[in-house]
Amino acid sequence: MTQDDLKALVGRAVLDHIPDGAVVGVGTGSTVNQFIDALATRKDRIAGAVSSSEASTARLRSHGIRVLETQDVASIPVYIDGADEIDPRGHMIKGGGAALTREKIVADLAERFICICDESKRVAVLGAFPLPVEVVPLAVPRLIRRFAALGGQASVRPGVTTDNGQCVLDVRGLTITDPLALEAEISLWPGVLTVGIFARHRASLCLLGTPGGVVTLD
Ligand code: ABF
Repeated sequence: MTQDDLKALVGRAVLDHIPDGAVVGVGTGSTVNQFIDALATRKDRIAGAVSSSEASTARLRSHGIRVLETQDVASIPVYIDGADEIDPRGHMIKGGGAALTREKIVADLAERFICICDESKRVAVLGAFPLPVEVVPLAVPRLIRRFAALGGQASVRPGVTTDNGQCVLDVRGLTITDPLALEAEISLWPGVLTVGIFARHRASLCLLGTPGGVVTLD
């Protein structure tokens, strides 16, 4: 099975975890795109979606799925999203798709976060994937120095402006043994809008696509 086959597998499998009549939180990325396409086959069984990016909004609307404004929704039962890495406790690195801020905002509305990904995303310790951080451009030089003090090599992702008009740093060389503590520390640095560590908003359930089928990690 190709990686896309594995993404489609989990994109379909997660439908079974969506309550009838729910407003569904929808993430961003190619795995989520597979989920959106699968969700379209059951759009009459949901009340609508809250989206984490312009890209996901466009795809949802192309299927005729109602997209609600995030600010109009008090809470949602479930948020479905991919990840760049996920560790055994459901802590994730996210933001490879540059949508990390709205992903975290929508995840914060949800009672449950279900991560869908192919097996390549599963790691013992986070950090091999460069950590995305959405930042205000004028803070970049200072933040690069701060990451260097942690042993990280930060660089601005070329040609990317986020849906929020900011830029993204990708930080290589970090070994994130305490995701909760590092997320809390970096989130306090002036100029940081969102760090792509999802530890406070970790996944309560992960559907992992493998050649042998879907493995459920909770
Ligand atoms: C999104 O899913 C991002 O946070 C993350 O980078 C991406 C993974 O993308 P893909 O499913 O295409 O591998 O939520």
